[in-house]
Amino acid sequence: MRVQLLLLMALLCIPFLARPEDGSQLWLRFSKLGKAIHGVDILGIKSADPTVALAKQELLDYWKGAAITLQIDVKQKQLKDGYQINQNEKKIQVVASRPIGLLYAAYHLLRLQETGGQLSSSKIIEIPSYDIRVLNHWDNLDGTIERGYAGHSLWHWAELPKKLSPRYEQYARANASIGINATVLNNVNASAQVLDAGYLAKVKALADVFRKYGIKVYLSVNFSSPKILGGLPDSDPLRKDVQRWWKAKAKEIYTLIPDFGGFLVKANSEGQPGPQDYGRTHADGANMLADALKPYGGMVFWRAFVYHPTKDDRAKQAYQEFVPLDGKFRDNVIVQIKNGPIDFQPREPFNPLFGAMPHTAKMLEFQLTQEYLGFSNHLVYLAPLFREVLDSDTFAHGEGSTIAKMTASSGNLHRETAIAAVANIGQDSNWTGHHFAQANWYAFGRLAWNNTLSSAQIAGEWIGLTFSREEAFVDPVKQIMLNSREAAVDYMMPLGLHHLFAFDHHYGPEPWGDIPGGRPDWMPWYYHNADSLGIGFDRSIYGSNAVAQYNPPLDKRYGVRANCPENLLLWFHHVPWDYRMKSGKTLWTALCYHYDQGVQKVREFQKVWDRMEKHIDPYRFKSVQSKLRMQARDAVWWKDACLQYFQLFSGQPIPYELERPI
Ligand code: GCW
Repeated sequence: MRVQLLLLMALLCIPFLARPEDGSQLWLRFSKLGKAIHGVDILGIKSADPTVALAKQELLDYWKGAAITLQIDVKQKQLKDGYQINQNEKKIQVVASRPIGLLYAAYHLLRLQETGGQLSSSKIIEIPSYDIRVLNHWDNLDGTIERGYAGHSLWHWAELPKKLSPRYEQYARANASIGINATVLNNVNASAQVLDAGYLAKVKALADVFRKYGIKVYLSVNFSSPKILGGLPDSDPLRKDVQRWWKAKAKEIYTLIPDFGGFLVKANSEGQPGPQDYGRTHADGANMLADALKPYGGMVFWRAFVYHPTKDDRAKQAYQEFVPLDGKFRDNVIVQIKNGPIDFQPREPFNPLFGAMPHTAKMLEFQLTQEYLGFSNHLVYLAPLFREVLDSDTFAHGEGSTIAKMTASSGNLHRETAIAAVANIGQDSNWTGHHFAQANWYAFGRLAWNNTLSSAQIAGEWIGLTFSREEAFVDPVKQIMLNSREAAVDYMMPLGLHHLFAFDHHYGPEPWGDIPGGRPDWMPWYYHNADSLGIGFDRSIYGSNAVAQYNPPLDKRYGVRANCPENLLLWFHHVPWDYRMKSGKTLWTALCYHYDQGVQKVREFQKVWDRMEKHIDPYRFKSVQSKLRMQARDAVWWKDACLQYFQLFSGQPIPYELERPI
């Protein structure tokens, strides 16, 4: 009987023993020590500080190297959130100017340990490239996420503030481990409700969890809140009672959350309310909010993603609206600008606003959630896209005025600096839907911390931390990652094509899409302009002249067809089908080759991945394998749909050596 009971108990345990590797641990897979083999001393600070205590605990739990001293030196202000690590003989000394610097240093040491890196004998000094490194959640209060592909929102609004999901702390730890120090909890298409007392209590509960990880909470606000919540007749930013309402709201928020970060605002864009509803400007709106937050040190991130259905080119509109306001924003306002002038397309030129508005603080907005890159089904590693943008030269102050420099403090009026990305996180057990989408969250954090890191270095780190350090795994998988963004551009929208997406959901191709009476600037034809003569959007001086928004010499580089980089050719020009590309191929033939190449690259990724089976756990292996299968099918779908549709205009055959449409 006893034997049977034991057997039964063992059987019941099997599902737990065989618990699938679900990816929930992200890149934080440090192995716990049985017993501490080193010491962690704290000098000159109260170890009772929760952030310092956390830094110490992480090291005690996982650090296998020499003894460590943690020290705060408030005089070393220039370190900001950063740290200095000195190693002499058998001791490691970590110095930071703030407690959070010690926590970041602890993760630095653990990252080195886990990736097999060496602590060089010389000093390590790390100072973050941006002061505010922020995730933007597009999470709605009903639990859905706009453009979210990893399940519902992490925030269980209905349970808050009483019940705290353990994932809140895991989320904070993951962010802290890569230097992210700010989170905007809700969608930029904001519900006014988030500012009512009930929701603020919930926001406070989250802020209280995140605080010791150095993360400040921000909210997206609806510009009409004074009218919707406060019952005022309108929300005109120049009305005294409106200003008073926001001041009182700021006071209420800071009483609950003394380190509240500030507001993110989408105004007068895609139907959202804003100051223009009252004949006021973006600066009037932003400054009113900035004044309300100023006494508490709060910030306003005011988005420049604005466009209207006018006759003029959508790509020009943000610049047209914002440049006249240069120098008119308060010093706690940063204008938040999407990386490209249209909308997170697989490839866009950089947004010309980065090279303009010298008297205005500017920040980048990237998108981690893959709205235009195959959702959470496609493996697309985004660091190469981020690097391409950061390294783009705006020529604002002559050669070398890269976006990285223009958004860092030297190029940004020495004000507070920031960088944002739209999060790809949801309730999925692996957080991001696709195991490899975790790498995009990771890469954003690492680049926000150090905007000079290479895509390859970040990929190498992430693979080592997340999967395996075996070279036979790391090298080929890194190659997949590094080639994946260009593959997606090839099978979706090569040569500068953009917005060929199916209406509204943006997953598959619909270059033919047309809704009678619909907004022309939401129709793919508006962007590709295919006709019997050629294809592409003429933004040269003969067309919309969007090229004039770029500083010389870029205006001519982009504006003269022969000088234009081929990967942006159809963004800036309407090009004849028989135009000779640098390769000697005609435009039509080159287009066919790009689409085909995209498909072939994904097939290659599949083959490489199949060979990786022996290196990792079966669960993640199979999950990635089946997603790659989907991606390969989607790539063929994109190729066939786009080529067959454009062929109606080019009237030319698809070269015989390429794969035929199915
Ligand atoms: O890319 C578009 C998305 C919208 C989004 C908007 C924005 C939050 O399709 O869903 O709205 O951008 O950035 O405001």
